[in-house]
Amino acid sequence: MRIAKTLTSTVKLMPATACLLLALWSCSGALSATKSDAKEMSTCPACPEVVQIEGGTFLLGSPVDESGHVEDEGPQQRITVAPFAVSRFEITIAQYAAFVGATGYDADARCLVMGENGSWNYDPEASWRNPGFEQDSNHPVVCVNWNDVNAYITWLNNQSPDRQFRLLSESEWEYAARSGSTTPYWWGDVEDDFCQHTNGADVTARAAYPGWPRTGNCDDGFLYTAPVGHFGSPNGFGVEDMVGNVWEWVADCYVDNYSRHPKDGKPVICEDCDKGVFRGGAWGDHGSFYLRTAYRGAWDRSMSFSNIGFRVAVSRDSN
Ligand SMILES: [Ca+2]
Ligand SMILES: [Ca+2]
Repeated sequence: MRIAKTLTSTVKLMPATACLLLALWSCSGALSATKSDAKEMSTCPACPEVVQIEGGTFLLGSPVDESGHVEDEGPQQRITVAPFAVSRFEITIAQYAAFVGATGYDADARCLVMGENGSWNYDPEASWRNPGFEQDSNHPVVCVNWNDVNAYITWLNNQSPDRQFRLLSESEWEYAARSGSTTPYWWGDVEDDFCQHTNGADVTARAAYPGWPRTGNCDDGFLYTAPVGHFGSPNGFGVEDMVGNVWEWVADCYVDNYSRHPKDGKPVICEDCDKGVFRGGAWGDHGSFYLRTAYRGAWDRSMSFSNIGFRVAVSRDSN
């Protein structure tokens, strides 16, 4: 994300040594990514549909010779992820509205929205109800910051006595997004194939925002958000829109490399977190290169954007 990377170079980042790594280096065993059995579960009306993800070991990050590689995607780490479940789709307007309707929650987010000039602008009137473009109830919620996301999850868990939801760790996110792939994009090597699979910065975005530097040469049909699951193109684990449509907050505090990343798939937790992580790219920003699986976004958790949403996870032992 251009905005995140711009700040990366101008804001002092929390050093890795200031963070509490929740797990020791514990990698062992053979490389073994296994496909999800894609079972679906639903135990409460408000609960999102989830996909079961089998555990496995994979390489987090990208090699230095991958086209578009950014330094914070390395060094690659062998990570062993425990079995978990993940929501099949990004959390929708309808799901978030149920939470707000039940609780009267007043969204905390200060939201940046896309201005006519193609740059991000703070709009005090913007909110998840009004992100600056039309959405229906099956679109992913945006303009939610990290605190809003956690307030939703707390409420959701009160509706779900059998399962406790949480955000994915960054390792879990990338493991599920790769779904066994090692190519730059989960569908292969060709960025412009994204329009078959998800919503990114396409030719429509180029027409609307000609200043964006590298929009894709395909047409996915959406300038802003698309309904979740619209493309009907689940990845190798049966999860949809992990890459594209909207960025997804994860549990981790951002550190600018993976050298001390927990090897057991747990998140990086910082005592005083400077920036949170979001992953997967979105309908737009300044190009479609954010759709590369390894790409990392990071920003102040008190802020949000009209292209950042989230999805949720459930630990398998919570099933
Ligand atoms: Ca698009
Ligand atoms: Ca997404």
